[in-house]
Amino acid sequence: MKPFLITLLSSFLFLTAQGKDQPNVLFIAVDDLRDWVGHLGGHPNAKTPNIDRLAKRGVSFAHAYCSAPLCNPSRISLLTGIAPSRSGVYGNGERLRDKLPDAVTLMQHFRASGYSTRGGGKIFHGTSAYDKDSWDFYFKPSGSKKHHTKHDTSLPKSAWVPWAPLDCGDADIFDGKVASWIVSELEKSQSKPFFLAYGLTKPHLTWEVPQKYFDLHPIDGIELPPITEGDLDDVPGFGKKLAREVYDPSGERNFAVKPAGDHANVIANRQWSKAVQAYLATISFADAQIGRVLDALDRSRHADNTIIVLWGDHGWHLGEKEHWRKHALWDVSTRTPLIFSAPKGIAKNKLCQRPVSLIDIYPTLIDLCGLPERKGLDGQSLKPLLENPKKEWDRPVVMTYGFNNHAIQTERWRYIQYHDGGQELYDHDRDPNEWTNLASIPEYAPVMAKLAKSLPTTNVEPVGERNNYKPTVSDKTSKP
Ligand SMILES: [Ca+2]
Repeated sequence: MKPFLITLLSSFLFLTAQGKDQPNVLFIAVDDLRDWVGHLGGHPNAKTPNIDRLAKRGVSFAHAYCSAPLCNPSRISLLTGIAPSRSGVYGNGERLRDKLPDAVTLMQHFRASGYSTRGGGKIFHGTSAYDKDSWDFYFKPSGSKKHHTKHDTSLPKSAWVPWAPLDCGDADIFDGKVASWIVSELEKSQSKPFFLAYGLTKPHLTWEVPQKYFDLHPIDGIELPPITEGDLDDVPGFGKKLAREVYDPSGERNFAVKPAGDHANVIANRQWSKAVQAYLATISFADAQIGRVLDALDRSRHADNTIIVLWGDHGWHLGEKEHWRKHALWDVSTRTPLIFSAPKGIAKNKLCQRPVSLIDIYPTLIDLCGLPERKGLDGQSLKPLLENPKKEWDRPVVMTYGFNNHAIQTERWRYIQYHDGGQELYDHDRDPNEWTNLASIPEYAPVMAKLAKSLPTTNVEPVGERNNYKPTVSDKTSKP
């Protein structure tokens, strides 16, 4: 296209956007944040005053689920609107433009509609971060990422303990530096409507944040997550594998942690309470940085014309189902906070109980901002639920982990089907902790058959032999 045509086109798009007085978007991604957030009630010791005040300004979803319980596939599906089973992006090893060269990302669509798109921190995962088609500008903080930690030196070298207080201030850490840049962006006047993305890298491991956040959560008062003895006994073999290994479907870093997994390691080293404390502390640190950004928006000229969306990319186990980390298809691995606030047009201070997917964020934002619709998105706009959080919403949520392993969530049921035919069924009305797998009980066969109708009909083959499932943990001693 000739330069003057490009100028003409961008002027037209600019005027279109300005003419409609389109709202700005503040897009906040929080890495590895589960429901341990004050207003969601996921943990009694959680302290997140800033995420909670954001929830009061809009609608928070109590049952929002990722499309995949791992950074890269969760984020690529959210940001392209294409589910993992259609893109073939299953693990952390696949790159956005290798797999989806022609995908129009959420940011690209905003850009093409007259917005400036600027971001910093972790929005995409890894090498996909600086996708040039998505961003007008992407901020990279400078300075060392290394800080002085106060690790417990009495533990053996084999202990897995990536958590300790730090001897530094908030502004010395990556997320604090990016928050400062976001604040400076919000203080500017803008000639175009903006899409401004703040991607926090916490509470992802390592759980190393300043001492004051550990002091907020004294070790003596820490409550451990609910568990039940022998929880994995009724889980099929592939589910046990997910509980005991760090399994990445792209083969990026698959390894057996220990024959019995992370959980046995944490227990053997008496680290459970300390880990829970450190995750809570790291969440409080992330919350404080979000507070800085919200304060800056409220002080700014953009306060009355900015939509805010905050999302975590998936959940995180801290011992439930004898499992740690994400990498599994259970509720704790897949459920994450999702909050929308807007100056007008959506409900305030409401907790929506309908199950929704992070893949719905793309069509919701283009709906809220009045942008042109896009065909081929796997999600659906949540605007009707943002207007009326109690509206009927009979849309099962699909989650995928690796090739042809899926979970289906409705208001009552969670159904899991692995690639080898292994199945799990949990009744969330009676068993929110997913302790009793009902899949082998004949009376539930019709329930499972109905849920199975929502399984994806397309399962794009993963590329390369390394994606194949190779068992490395013996299940010989386990029941089926
Ligand atoms: Ca993550």
